[in-house]
Amino acid sequence: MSQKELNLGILAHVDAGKATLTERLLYGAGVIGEVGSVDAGTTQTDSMELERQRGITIKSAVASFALEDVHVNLIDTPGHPDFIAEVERVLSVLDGAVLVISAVEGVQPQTRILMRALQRLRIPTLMFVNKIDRPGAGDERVVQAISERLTPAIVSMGTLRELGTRAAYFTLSGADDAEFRTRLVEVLAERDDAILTAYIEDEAGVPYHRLREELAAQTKRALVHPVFFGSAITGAGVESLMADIAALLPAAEGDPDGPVSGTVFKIERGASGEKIAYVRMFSGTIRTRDGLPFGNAREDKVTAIAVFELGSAVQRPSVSSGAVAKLWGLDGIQIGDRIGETLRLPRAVRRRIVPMWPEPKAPEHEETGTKGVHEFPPPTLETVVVPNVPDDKARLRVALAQLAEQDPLINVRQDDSRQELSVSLYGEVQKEVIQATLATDFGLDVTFRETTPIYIERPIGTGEAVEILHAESNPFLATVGLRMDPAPYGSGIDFRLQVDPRTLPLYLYKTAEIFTEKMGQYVRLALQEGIFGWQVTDCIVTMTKCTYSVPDGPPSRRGPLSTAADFRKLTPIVVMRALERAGSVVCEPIVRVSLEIPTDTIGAVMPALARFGAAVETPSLQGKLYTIETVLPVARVHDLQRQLPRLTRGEGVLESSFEGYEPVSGDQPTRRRTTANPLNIDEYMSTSRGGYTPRE
Ligand SMILES: Nc1nc2c(ncn2[C@@H]2O[C@H](COP(=O)(O)OP(=O)(O)OP(=O)(O)O)[C@@H](O)[C@H]2O)c(=O)[nH]1
Ligand SMILES: [Mg+2]
Repeated sequence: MSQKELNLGILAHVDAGKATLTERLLYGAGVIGEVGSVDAGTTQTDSMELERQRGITIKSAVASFALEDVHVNLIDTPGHPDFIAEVERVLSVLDGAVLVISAVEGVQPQTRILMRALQRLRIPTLMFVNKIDRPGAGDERVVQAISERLTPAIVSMGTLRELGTRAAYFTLSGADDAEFRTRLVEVLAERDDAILTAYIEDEAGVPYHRLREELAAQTKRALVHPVFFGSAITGAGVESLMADIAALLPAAEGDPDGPVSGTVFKIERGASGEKIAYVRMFSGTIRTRDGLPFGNAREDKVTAIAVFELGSAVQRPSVSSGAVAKLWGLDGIQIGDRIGETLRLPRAVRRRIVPMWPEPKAPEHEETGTKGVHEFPPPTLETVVVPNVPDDKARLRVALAQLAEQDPLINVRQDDSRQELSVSLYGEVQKEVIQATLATDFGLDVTFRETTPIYIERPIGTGEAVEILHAESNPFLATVGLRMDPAPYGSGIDFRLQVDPRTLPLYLYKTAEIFTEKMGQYVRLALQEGIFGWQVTDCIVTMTKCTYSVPDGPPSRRGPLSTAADFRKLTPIVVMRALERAGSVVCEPIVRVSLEIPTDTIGAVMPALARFGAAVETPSLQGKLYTIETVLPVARVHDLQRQLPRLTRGEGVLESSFEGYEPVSGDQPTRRRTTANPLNIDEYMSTSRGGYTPRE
């Protein structure tokens, strides 16, 4: 029998109190003897030097404690939107979450974004309204905001006294609180007919234990979200929360004897530069010296294992299903990789048997793990990184590659002609963190050029192209015909096969399914840089023609046997021609901005917004503050951010969240390509990506 494990994420808008609450939970469970403070830089989970200096969380961190018979791995996450990718990576390994909301600030932009992701993934979530000790803390007001802006499926779990003072406290309601019982019935009956019927028959007739059971059942299915109140600073309400974490969230038991299956959600480097992978186990047991398959059929030997036991990680000879562990020795492993024995099986078999044991919650593409499937929008900014000492260029490349291992979304790009390195970014704070990390961990001084938006390209019409086997223009031994159609916003790239299955080179790809998967990959790779050099998206690419050549085939198909390289190298040429015919438009990232400004500064702020071309929704008045909402191109948000202190005496607060992409007005911005353009055949053929490989 394995122990019951609960992998619990703590999520919130920046500064809501996640790290402080984590301290409280560890203290309450007896793991630490003293509550650390974010402000003094003494918490368990904000352990990086930079986190302590800045008082914000940058990386997710694991700490564990025991609650009754449940072993909890608590994963503290960063709240700053620049580090949303850290949260993303954690989501797929959670059994449950606590969403922290500040009682003073209430529901904030990031709270909404996080709650939406938690709901999409059906992660059971409790809410903790923190900071009830602070003046200005609300109760009813916050509950109402949660119900209006996050979800109406909530139950307030108790009552508050002395709100807004150091003496504020929270008591859980129970069977004797008639009002609480009515609240429970109302919410639970919406999703349970038995309760509804019993309630209609006799209002007082539903026994309280039945309500508690149903509350647990619906919470575990992420249908209902209990709301707790408290203060991570004074400790108020934390005990109530802890009692119900064990009672209302689903701990996983898993099967330690089943086949090994897990997901990697974090990578870090140890003191001597060795790679450490954080894995959440869904099934089976890993022991040191086991050979472990991961990702796309690689395999390395596990040299050491550490599991989280009461606080930090301790070395152990093995780790079993349900737990989170640090693994050493897996040199080729990447974030998002699946690990497990099943990866050794043929793909067709794997497909059939994988659903038999608990799967990570995020939808997955077998080939790429959880990479490529994103809950949150991608970074919208990029910048060129220049070493201050020119000779450091090679070292910088190595350092950035290592940072990209821990955060693949920084997406290091190298422009071969100018020898420039650029990274993708969510924002200025992330940029500063990268700069500081390069300085302290790698001894590299760097300068960033101006941050610019990352545009995307969308096809605007339908375009078709074909290259026929043996045609003069076709340097490869294959026929590939492709049609490019626009698809709805946000739908990504969809690849479809519309050819007679008998024309497929199945001696190369085994099944039509594998062929489709591989062709889809070639197409996606080619579309990373479109006509204007930006990632192409929101399209359907359909394969309409396919032929290969065989030595004893009919004259039209006779020739050396086609290889996979023929299909791989020909596809980009056809895709790009189809795109060129479809036509594409460059779109820019648009951001929803929420401004909070003192009422008397509105006369300065509104004209400034007008200058940016921002359409402003009617400002709403809250006490002495105006809240203004508007949408702006991401490039403008920076300018606004810079002007805001001057316009508002330094009192204005700007918060932004990604809204979508819109076609740019005016000139189409172009990006220098990092690879040869297949539309320029000579150039393309001179590179290894397109170059003709002589066959024996
Ligand atoms: N008064 C009061 N202050 C709190 C409470 N909880 C946290 N704080 C303060 O709020 C600030 C942010 O707390 P953190 O615990 O770092 O918040 P966080 O959510 O981890 O922040 P990020 O990880 O950077 O998003 C710190 O100054 C804390 O001391 C609380 O219950 N009451
Ligand atoms: Mg934190």
